[in-house]
Amino acid sequence: MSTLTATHPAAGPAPADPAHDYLDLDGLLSPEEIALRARVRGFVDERIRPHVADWFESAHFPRDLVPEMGSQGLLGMHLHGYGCAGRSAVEYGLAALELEAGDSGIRTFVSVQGSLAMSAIHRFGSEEHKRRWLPGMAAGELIGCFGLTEPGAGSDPGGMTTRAVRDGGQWVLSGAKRWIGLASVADVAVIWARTDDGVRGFVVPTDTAGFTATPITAKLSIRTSIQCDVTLDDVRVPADAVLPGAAGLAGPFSCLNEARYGIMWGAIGAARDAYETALTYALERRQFGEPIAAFQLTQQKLVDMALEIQKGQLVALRTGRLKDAGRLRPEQISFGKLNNVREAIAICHQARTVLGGNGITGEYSPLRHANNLESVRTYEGTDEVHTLIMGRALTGIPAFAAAARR
Ligand code: TGC
Repeated sequence: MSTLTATHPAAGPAPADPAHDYLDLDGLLSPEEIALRARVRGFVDERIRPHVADWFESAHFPRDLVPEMGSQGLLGMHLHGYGCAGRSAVEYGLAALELEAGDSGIRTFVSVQGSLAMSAIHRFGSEEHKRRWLPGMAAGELIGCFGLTEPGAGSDPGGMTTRAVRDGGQWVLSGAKRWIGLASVADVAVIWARTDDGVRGFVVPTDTAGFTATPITAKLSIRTSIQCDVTLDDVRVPADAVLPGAAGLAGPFSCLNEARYGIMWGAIGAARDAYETALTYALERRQFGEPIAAFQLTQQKLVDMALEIQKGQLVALRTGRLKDAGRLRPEQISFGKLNNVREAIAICHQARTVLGGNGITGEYSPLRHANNLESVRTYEGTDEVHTLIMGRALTGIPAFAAAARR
């Protein structure tokens, strides 16, 4: 990193750490946590950062990275057994942060695979489901997806119309899912469907007749990952395809908790990368005979970004420690997801302004991150959903819909 000393006669001490650990938050981490973070940061620097602008431009999902992420222990890393790394919630969060400093689309892949598809099988599947799918998914040899959202049921999964009906020794699934990450490259799908006994989950190999996944194109966001429309046209699976441990919406919602938790960390990674890009640029870019970092308005922007990045990291770390202690409540996850994604978007937009016209090119990351984060703020519960989850926790009154208030 260039320093003010090199460019400005009134420069003070150079920043010691490019991540600007202003509050010495690393002092709250163990040596093992710091080592894991360094390893993931190195992987991102070497395997993602040099290519990510091109991947975003060409809407390319780097499929060949999947086994590498498996061998790094990043897939289902918070799960135990079945080839999974058995890492803590904080370690998983730190990895999500570093991955999303590369790109939200890459972190989205890790979330869909590990937090959603693998968590559903690990938590609710039969022993046979776990043995069949989890080792290959942890190794990155198999890809999973998670079919909850539908064209007509986004924030309200209770409105799902996909049905599963028993027909002798089989289940027959019919319906449509939308925004399903990775479905077109997945080997297995966890599909949530309405049955006579309420919502149940089904483990569906994607080569089953009647399963079709079509990527949604022309996205302006998370272009390094894949989201699909899925149609289920009388998809027949055996009776034991049902996840025995999940009954009702609490099943898929508990998987969403895992993904939402990772998002609160990941968003801070995108924000940190945008901030570092803006800081580096501000120290090098000269206007009116000065580096623009010498201007008070630029310093205000950088300070505002640093404040929110540090606060967001504290929120994520506190949430992670609660999770590792088994004391985390879903509404506390909403606090972090809502706050950290919202602030990360503001930081990335602010960072873009420091870059001037250059900031609208793919050469610099902030606008790519900001665009990506529009997806992140929307999936796994919109800002509005998480606001109302917190509102219910604060007041005791659900305000999700008029019907809920009656
Ligand atoms: P309600 O319908 O009353 O509750 C149903 C049951 O679920 C339980 N529950 C939870 N359990 C664990 N964790 C949570 N966070 C939970 N939230 C609810 C609840 O206790 C109840 O259990 P039981 O045993 O009594 O039946 O729902 P609610 O009123 O509690 O919640 C309403 C609301 C709006 C908060 C909820 O519907 C919600 O979270 N909506 C947002 C859904 C969402 O995030 N959708 C986007 C998913 S992203 C996606 O599908 C794409 S996959 C990602 C990809 O592939 O890229």
